[in-house]
Amino acid sequence: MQEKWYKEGVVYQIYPRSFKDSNSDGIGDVSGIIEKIPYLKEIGIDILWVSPIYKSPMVDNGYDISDYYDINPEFGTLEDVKKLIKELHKADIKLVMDLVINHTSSEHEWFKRSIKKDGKYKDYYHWEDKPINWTGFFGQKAWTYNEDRKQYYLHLFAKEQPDLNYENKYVREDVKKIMRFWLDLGVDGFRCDVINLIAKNNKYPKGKFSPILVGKEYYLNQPKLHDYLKEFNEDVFSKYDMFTVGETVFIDTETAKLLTNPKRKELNMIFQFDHMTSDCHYVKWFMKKFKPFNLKKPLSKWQNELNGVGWNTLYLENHDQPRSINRFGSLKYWYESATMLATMLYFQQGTPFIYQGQEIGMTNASFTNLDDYKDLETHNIYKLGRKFLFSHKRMMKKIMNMSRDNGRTPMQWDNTTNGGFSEGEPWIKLNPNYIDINVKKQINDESSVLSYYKKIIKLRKEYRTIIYGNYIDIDFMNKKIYSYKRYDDNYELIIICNFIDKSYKFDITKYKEYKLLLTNYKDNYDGFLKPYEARVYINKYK
Ligand code: TEU
Ligand code: CA
Repeated sequence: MQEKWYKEGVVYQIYPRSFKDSNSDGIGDVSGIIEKIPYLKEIGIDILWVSPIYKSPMVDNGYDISDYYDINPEFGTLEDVKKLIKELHKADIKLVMDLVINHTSSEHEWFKRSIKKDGKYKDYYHWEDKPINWTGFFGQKAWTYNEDRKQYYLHLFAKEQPDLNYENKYVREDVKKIMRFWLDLGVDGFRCDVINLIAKNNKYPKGKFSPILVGKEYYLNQPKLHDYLKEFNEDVFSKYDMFTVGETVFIDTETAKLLTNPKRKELNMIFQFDHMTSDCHYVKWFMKKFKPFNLKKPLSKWQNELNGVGWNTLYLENHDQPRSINRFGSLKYWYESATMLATMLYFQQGTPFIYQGQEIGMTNASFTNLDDYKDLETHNIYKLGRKFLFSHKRMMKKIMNMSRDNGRTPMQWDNTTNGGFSEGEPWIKLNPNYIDINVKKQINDESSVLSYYKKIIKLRKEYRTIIYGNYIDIDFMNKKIYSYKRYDDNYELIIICNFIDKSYKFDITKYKEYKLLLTNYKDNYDGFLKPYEARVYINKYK
């Protein structure tokens, strides 16, 4: 297998409901994606990851799958997907599908048959006579009673998302069948949803007390996880030119090394979440003030730890996260902070992931009305908070900052009705700032966020040092500036990012022999870095 292409390529994530609606029903669809392939080509991406488009009752927007072999009608048909694969490949873009296999929808045939204890399906899920005290990711109890089977079943997410039982080898065989089906269709890889949850301690011991995720010691990163992944590799992955990126929640660098060390043949790369807690305690609903050092610390740690033994992904946004400018940058210095964050992130070692809209600097919609939020997690958390007597105002503040819907508003293509996303009524409101922030306005503007992203993508293709070079921090203890060096036998790159909204006295004369490769300001250095200024210097070794 070739490991070059997925290390050297840039990935773009599409949340299909909100990308482009081709038939005016207000919901983005596969034909909409096909329409926008020229745009993807224009920004220079190599790999496309599409969030789930399979048949689903849409309780969790497609992360609850009822048929893995078909497409949800609102997104199109299997024929449309075949066309998408063909058109993408023609444009030299690979396609990565979301593989949601920790759980199915409760509407999936397997679950229905499991309820009836029908043959081999009896133990496809986790069933117990008594409820266990575990809690899950949407602030919910993780075991729910089923009236028909008269037993409790496990669901680490919504009750409509029952967890599959991987100790059952028929489950694993069925999952491999799904993988082969999509790979045979021409798909180039999988983003494996919450993959480090698939193995459970099937004795279901009582979880120890914790404010969140009670029982996690029995469902996070269990030893059998590695066995299952090895089995998937041996039987499926190794037979195709494809790659896997695992979404791994609450994971440390040691486990990550086991998962991504190529010699062990488990996953090719993972998403870790340490840097996503730089503005919250453990989980996002316990917000705290953002401190740049709390972002730098984990990012630097992951760079240092995985170098040479594993492989990082580089991301600040996805469909589960609020927009990065709101979290780590500044609306006042919108352009500067958007481009600084991109510089900080995408000059690191790892495969870059760009989430739709990030490349034009989309920001949180922060709807003030609870009804404007569509995400079930948002509504769950609201109810939970109110139960614990938090005021409406306090809960709305959390939601306006942290709701996943902040990242799920429609893509802002232009300044016409509905931002060019749809001619019908969109399933979720747009961010009203589409008038100012949109693709059309930025695409031909050399000084736009979008053009800056394009420059970074181009530079990554030009200098292997950015992809494979070593990483070393410069003045690590500086709480305002994030600066680091990337180097190999050919080049040395210096990245300097000002994380504050003020000028900061900073000596760059030591780099006067170097070439300035990229900056988000005009180059008129006066002894200070400007607010959110980013600079990249390069030096060629003789
Ligand atoms: O997310 C996994 C996950 O842990 C999320 O619950 C995350 O912690 C949360 O969204 C933060 O608010 C994946 C998918 O990306 C997410 O969209 C799904 O809802 C979830 O799995 C269940 O499939
Ligand atoms: Ca549509």
